[in-house]
Amino acid sequence: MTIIEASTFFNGTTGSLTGKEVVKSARTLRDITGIFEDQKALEEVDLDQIAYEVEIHEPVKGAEGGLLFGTSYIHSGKVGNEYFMTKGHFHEIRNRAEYYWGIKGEGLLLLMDEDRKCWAEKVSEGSLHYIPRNVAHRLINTGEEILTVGACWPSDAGHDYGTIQKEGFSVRVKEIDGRPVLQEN
Ligand code: PAN
Ligand code: ZN
Repeated sequence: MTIIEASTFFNGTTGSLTGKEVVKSARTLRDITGIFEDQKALEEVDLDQIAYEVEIHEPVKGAEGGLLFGTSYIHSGKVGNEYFMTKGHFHEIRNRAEYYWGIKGEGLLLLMDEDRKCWAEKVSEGSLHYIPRNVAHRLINTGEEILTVGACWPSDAGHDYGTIQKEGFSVRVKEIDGRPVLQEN
């Protein structure tokens, strides 16, 4: 019998994942132009800047019964008065839940059920968020530093981006008088 060295590392302070089976990706504003309301404001920003990055520890692919573990880094910025945010999605297998937790920065987790009822939770260092089954989720950086958020979800959940692309969330988060405000979409 042998003792095996850990092959993947999670830095609890920065959220950083390194080592074996870690997959990194990034989305620029150009990749997500459709999610912003103010299309005119998009002409005034650098579309090649990164809106958010994701690191995922992916020991399994799509298999039922597995788990995935990730860190998302949403950059700080706005398009018009709408904050940088993730695309947002339902899980393809709708009944798959997920945990999020705040690591660094300030933001909101926007949630929407299948009746399009929306609510939002404040995300900050140490906050824990249970995303129930059948609930779409999007992270929004309302602060001035990078919003870093951990996540753990079933490996077979999948991402349904199409529904949000077509119908959006029923609520938008905008900065009004220097503060985040929820507005009906
Ligand atoms: C997260 C998200 C991540 C990026 O890992 O995938 O924050 O957001 P979008 O996938 O909406 O672009 C998660 O919820 N996984 O299920
Ligand atoms: Zn998810």
